[in-house]
Amino acid sequence: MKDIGLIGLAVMGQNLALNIARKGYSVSVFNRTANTTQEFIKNRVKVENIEGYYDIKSFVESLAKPRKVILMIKAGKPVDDVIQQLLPYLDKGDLIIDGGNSYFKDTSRRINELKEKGILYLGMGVSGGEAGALHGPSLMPGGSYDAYKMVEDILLKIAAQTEAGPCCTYVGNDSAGHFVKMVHNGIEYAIMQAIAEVYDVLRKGLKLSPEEIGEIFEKWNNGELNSFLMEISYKIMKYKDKETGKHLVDLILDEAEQKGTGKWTSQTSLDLGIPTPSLNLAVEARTLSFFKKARVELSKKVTKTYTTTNVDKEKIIVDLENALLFSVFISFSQGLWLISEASKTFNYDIDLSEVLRIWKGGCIIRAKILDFLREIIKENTENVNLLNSEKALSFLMNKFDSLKYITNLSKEFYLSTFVLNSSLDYFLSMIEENLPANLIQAQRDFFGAHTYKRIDKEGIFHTEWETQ
Ligand code: NBP
Repeated sequence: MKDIGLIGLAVMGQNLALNIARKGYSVSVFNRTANTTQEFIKNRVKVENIEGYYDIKSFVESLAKPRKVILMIKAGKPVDDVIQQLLPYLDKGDLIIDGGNSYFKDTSRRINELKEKGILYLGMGVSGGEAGALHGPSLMPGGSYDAYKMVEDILLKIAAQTEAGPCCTYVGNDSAGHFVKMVHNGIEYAIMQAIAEVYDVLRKGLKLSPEEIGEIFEKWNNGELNSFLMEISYKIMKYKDKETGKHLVDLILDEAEQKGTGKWTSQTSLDLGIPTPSLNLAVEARTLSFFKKARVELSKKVTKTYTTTNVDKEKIIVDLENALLFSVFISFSQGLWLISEASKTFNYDIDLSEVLRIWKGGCIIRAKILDFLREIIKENTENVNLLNSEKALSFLMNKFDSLKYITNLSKEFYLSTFVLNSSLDYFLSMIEENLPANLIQAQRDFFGAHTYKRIDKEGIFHTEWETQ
């Protein structure tokens, strides 16, 4: 009898199965397309205790009771289909763990549907790509605590290990795990876009070569900006195409794809009424990038008059590093605020400090700055957007002039900086006592009698604006 079963042998499933087996557990695997299972067993399984199955019934029957089955398949309908295929063979008390990027509302529905049948269900965010899955991902399991306890020992062993412990914790009730993974991806979009904007200023503004930018990114990666995304970015900059000998990054089409988790984060932030402009604009920037033909045509119709002549490259590089740090902090600020609000709305009961801890290793947004963010949230657990802290404000204010300079400078170069701008504007709005929302309220009242409140007296007011 095997300890655990895994369905879905694409990149994530194969590597996760190997990771689990290498920690001493026996694993049964199944994939819809049988050939993939055969190839996996033949080519990748060596000494590991992994056995391939070619029908669901014998796959389920090979598992020790209570059975534990991890799904690593494409999110959406495939997950419902596979659950239906499993159900005839499962018993009460068995557990299904969805390790894919499922939409959190689907996970809530599945938890409830399966609860009625006595089947336990965990929605588990898995981050780290294929290397993470093999060597130690960041795991974000959510659902019933009893279900988590059934697999805790396995999850803690296969997760990335850091000095702060394994990158896995019980995230919270219901779909908490998939919610946190969704926002993780929203933050990931924002940081990737911010790095891309900084690269744009270096490449087109300062006219540096990818090699030179690689050197700068590598230096930054040795400092406060140390992170997985900075590390891969410097490696990308230095990578030369084998065929042409040119820097590969220069040859890649500038249309950024997306699978939906960033968009879901933004849609959810709008639904819950939490401002996440940097995360939202990272999605918009990817969407806009796809209009290549229109961009090419328009770029020929506009004359760009460059006014910046003598630039202090060294100063700009320092300012860019600060601007990026500011933006990374703000991206986390917005994401955490959204998680906190969801935790209240959906009764997830999420510990933000633990979320930051399990993002420290294995995952795509792992970064040195997470230690600083954890320090801030530990001082005051109510400070859910991290801004209400002397430390945070002095960190941001120290970088404020740099970001202000870079956002202005980028316009001199005719470069858009969606995430850098929005991080600055979010911060400016958050530290502003009086926003121009008074005019919005007056306009709403003018055309729609929507009423307004006053600052000088209590009550709800309406004005006949045209009568004066
Ligand atoms: P994919 O997301 O590309 O999914 C491919 C797998 O889903 C294959 O095993 C495929 O079986 C199976 N599948 C499909 Br498609 N439709 C199915 C159906 N109707 N019934 C049964 N199986 C079906 O694989 P992945 O990139 O390894 O990702 C797996 C999950 O992990 C996804 O939810 C993904 O979003 C998430 N994730 C991926 C990454 C990453 O870096 N790739 C990182 C973190 C999370 P087949 O072989 O028969 O087609």
